[in-house]
Parts: sequence; C-alpha cells; structure tokens
Amino acid sequence: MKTGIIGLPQVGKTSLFRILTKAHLADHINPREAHIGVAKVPDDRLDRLAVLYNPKKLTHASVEYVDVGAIGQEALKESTYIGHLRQVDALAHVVRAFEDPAIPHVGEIDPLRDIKNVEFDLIVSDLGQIEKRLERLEKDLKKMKTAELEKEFELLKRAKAHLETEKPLREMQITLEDKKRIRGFMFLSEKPMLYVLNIGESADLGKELEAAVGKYKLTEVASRPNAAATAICGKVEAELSEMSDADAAEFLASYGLKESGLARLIRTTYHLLGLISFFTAGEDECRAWTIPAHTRAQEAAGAIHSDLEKHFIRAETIRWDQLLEAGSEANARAKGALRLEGKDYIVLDGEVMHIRHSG
Ligand SMILES: Nc1nc2c(ncn2[C@@H]2O[C@H](COP(=O)(O)OP(=O)(O)OP(=O)(O)O)[C@@H](O)[C@H]2O)c(=O)[nH]1
Ligand SMILES: [Mg+2]
Repeated sequence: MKTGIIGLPQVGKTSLFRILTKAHLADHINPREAHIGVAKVPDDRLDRLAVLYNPKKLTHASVEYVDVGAIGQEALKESTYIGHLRQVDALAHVVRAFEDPAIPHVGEIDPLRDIKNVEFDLIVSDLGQIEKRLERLEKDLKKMKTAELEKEFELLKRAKAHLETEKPLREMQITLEDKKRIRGFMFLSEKPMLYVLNIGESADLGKELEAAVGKYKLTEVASRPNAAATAICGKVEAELSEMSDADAAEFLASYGLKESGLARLIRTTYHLLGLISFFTAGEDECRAWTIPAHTRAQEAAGAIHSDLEKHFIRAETIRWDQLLEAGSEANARAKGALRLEGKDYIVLDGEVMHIRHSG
C-alpha cells in the first residue's frame, strides 16, 4: 500500500517524507525526482504483546510513502510525474499553515484555498483523461456496440458530469462493479485523501495540533467521503526524529503531547486506506499483518503465506488485550477466552491469531 505525498511547492513535503521514513536523503536531492520510503506503523498493542513474549524479532506493519515533488497543472502533464501518482493507493496532501517569511508561498497562508486549488488540478487532470477515452469510445461504439463498452461510456459520462461540478471522484456514488470498471484509469481525484496541515511551532503545541483542523476551517472538507485531516508540526517532528525514545518522550511531554503527530498521521493513513492489523505472537516473532477491513479468516491467513490460505483449517483467535489480561496463551485457553473460528470468520482489528493448517 502506497501513499503519495503531494502539495504546492515548499510546503514541507520532503521534510515530512524524511521524518516519516527516516530516510537520510542527500542534501541536494532533485526535487523533481520521486522518493520512495517505508514507514513503520506505530502500534502500542504490538509493543505490549512483545513485552509478554519477549520475541527474537518484532515486526510492525508498514506503509510506503512516495514524495513526488510539487504539484501543479504543468507537473501533471509530465508522464513520469503522473505515472508515480497513479500508482499510489491514497494521497497525503501537505498544506502549509506555518508562517515563515523566508520561505516563499503563493500569497497569504490559506490552507483551504490551497486545498481547493490542488483539488482543482486533480479534477482537471482526470477530466482530460476521461475526455480522451470518451472520444475513443464514441468511435468504437459506432463500429461495434457491446454491452460492456456502453456501460463504460455511460459511467465515464457520469464521472465527467460529476467532475464538471468541481467535485472529486472520491465523492461520487459508485457501485462496486463500476468501481472495478474504472480501476484501470487510476484517477487521481478518486484516491482517498488525507489533508496534512503543517503548522508552526508554539509553546502550546498539543492544544494547537488538536485545534488546527477547526482553526483552518478544514472540518467540512475532512468529513467528506474518503477524506480525513490531521495536523503536524514538521519542525518539531524533525527534531523528535533525531532523539532517543526517552528524550523524545520528555520532549513530547514538554509540549503537552502524548504521542508524536507522525504516529497519528501514519495511523490515519492506515485507516483511510481501509486497513486493519491482526497479530501473530510467539517467542520467535511478534508481528503485525496488514489486511483490508472485513477480510475472512482464510484470506487473512494468506497475508502470512499463501500455503496457510490453501491448507487453512481453523484460526485460533483472541483479542490482544484479552490475551494480555490472561497473561499467557495457556491461561487464555484454560479460561475459554481463545476462540476457534472457521474460514468465513471476519477478522477484527487487534486480534491475535494462530492459523491451524494441513500443509
Ligand atoms: N518554519 C518551518 N519551515 C519548514 C517547515 N517544514 C518545512 N520547512 C522548510 O520549508 C522549506 C521547504 O521544505 P521542503 O520539505 O523541502 O518542502 P517541499 O514541499 O518538499 O518543497 P518542494 O519539493 O521544493 O516543493 C525548507 O527550507 C524547510 O526547512 C515547518 O514546519 N516550519
Ligand atoms: Mg520536496
């Protein structure tokens, strides 16, 4: 699962990418080149399971981020730029809210205006693609009418009308079947969107971060379908990422923060992508596995290994906190807290599973 970091020039995209992925990029990187990196998904539940098992290896879930460079009508006409963006599953739009006269910005600090402008660029790009395809389809339909081509034609006409009202495709009502039909186009405005407000430093950062989405009037855009908003302070996060865990905790507390904005941002991305985690726990390894919400147990087993899916018999499962409460698997089993579930069981976020198989 990949998330593309987009935004206007000089809003803090690359800074965010560096701290998210702890990538040590060279100082003189080419801003027009895409950078790809992996971020660990912080998970307190897994950390606590690891305390119980003391495993040789601890593996968190991860999400990939791509820093594609500044967005704009021109950039969106470049095939490599748009190619990178099409590949991603979600977009994180970094919006500048920090004041700094030394760093240029298009006019006053106005996150909502920037959001509308970037949204508009995405819409224009999708419209261009749809218009081209519709022209082609019209010609093809004159030669030969098939039910599938007609359906695609109708759907694209509807998408075009929707975009012409300046609304992104992620807000269009669409059946699952139609969603599959247009998947191949990888429309930009269809991707789930996380707005990331990059706010300035302040003594009361904890409160400022909480209040930022409301303060910059993003509550409405963030409540739309397939969208969310979160705030970070890039400057503080950059300092945090250089510290030891103990120093970081003290630093966070001094700002009135419980966790880093980054941890929250990664988790929000994860949820926006419709992903959940289940765990496997043992003395060798404690590990988080990523699956889409509403996944059946048998398919979930496939996230670990395809053989486990093929030879699936049952899943032994328990919620992470129930396992911790029981103190050990043996205790949990004795208490009857360990359940045996079949292949159609819908796995829940935070369950610990053992897959029984005949492989
Ligand atoms: N004051 C302040 N400056 C920041 C913050 N985040 C980034 N900057 C500065 O803004 C400048 C641009 O940061 P980048 O992370 O390179 O921004 P970008 O969006 O990747 O820029 P382009 O790729 O050129 O579009 C740098 O000088 C950063 O140090 C912040 O939170 N506060
Ligand atoms: Mg950059």
